[in-house]
Amino acid sequence: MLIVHSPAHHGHAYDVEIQHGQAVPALEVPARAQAIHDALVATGRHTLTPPGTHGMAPLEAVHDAAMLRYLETCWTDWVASGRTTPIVPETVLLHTYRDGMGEVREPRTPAGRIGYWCFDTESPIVEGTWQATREAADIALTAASAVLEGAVAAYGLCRPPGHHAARRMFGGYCYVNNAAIVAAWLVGQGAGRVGILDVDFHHGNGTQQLFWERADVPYASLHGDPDRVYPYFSGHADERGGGAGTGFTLNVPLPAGTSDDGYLRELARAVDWLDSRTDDIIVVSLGIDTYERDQLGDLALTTEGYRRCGELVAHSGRRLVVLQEGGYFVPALGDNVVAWLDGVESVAGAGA
Ligand code: SP5
Ligand code: ZN
Repeated sequence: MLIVHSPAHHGHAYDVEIQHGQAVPALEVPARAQAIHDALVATGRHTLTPPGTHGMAPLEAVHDAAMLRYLETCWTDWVASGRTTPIVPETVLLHTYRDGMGEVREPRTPAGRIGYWCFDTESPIVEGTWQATREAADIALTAASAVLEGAVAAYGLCRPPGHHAARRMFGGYCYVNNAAIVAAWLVGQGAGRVGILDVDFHHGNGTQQLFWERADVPYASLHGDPDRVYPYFSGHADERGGGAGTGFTLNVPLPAGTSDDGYLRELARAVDWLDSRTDDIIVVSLGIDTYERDQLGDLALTTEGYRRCGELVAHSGRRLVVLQEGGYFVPALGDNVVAWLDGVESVAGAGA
């Protein structure tokens, strides 16, 4: 399979993230993508390629231009204001902050601006964040181009991940939404209705928001129940889209401990749902944080389970743009991604 990757993500690195108010060792680390890269190379069965450049237009099609400008310039501004540590919000803007007081303005000062755009304390920005973010989007778009041009499947080793980034808000280790950028771009290229299958452990709040009112990009997500886990505010089963997109969002919240058989049953249902609403291509937000040993997840998938998942998704007969999202237990990440893609190739053919 065609694997798109770039070393630019190594510049997006920091030591700690703030979880529940405590500084803990960073989980979204360069070693994640390195482990996946190394495992894919070790198979000797995949073709690795660097991303091409696609410019800013595909990003501007889904994100607020002011947020992209913020991401591009914030590090320089931060450093100019005398700070050198990773950018993490002190204050985060709540929807209730200006109740009855009119519109909120983006603050001018760097310490204020971050909390206007970023919704949590786990998504630090450092010097190399923007370059890595741009490159992750280009990775996703390059994988999508390959599929548009005829490949049955392609994999984008995106880091940072993307599915928590919304139109004008980011967080959850995500800065721009790689899967959403790709889906919107594919629609614009004439690919018809493009489905998004999100199997990261966490609900893809950003992706859901971006396509909430669109019937041409159906969104299906399996995830830990937001009544129990991050991102808490979205991903309930009764969220089904709005306006013209009513009925084109599917949320499948899962109980803690869900293992291979139970997960695959729900996955089959989600793939069928998506299949009947999609013309040709499905974009997969592939999170591996559903793994039994993952530190952030509480589901219990196994490496063999991932192979079966890849197989099941490929059985839809849809062409696949598979993009990396989460997955934090580094020792098994490589094997699990390899297994998922093996599952796809066992159905779609080794040339997929
Ligand atoms: C892309 C992606 O997977 N982003 C995930 C961001 C999740 N951040 C939530 C961290 C919450 C930590 N609390 C969990 C305690 C686990 N024992
Ligand atoms: Zn996740």
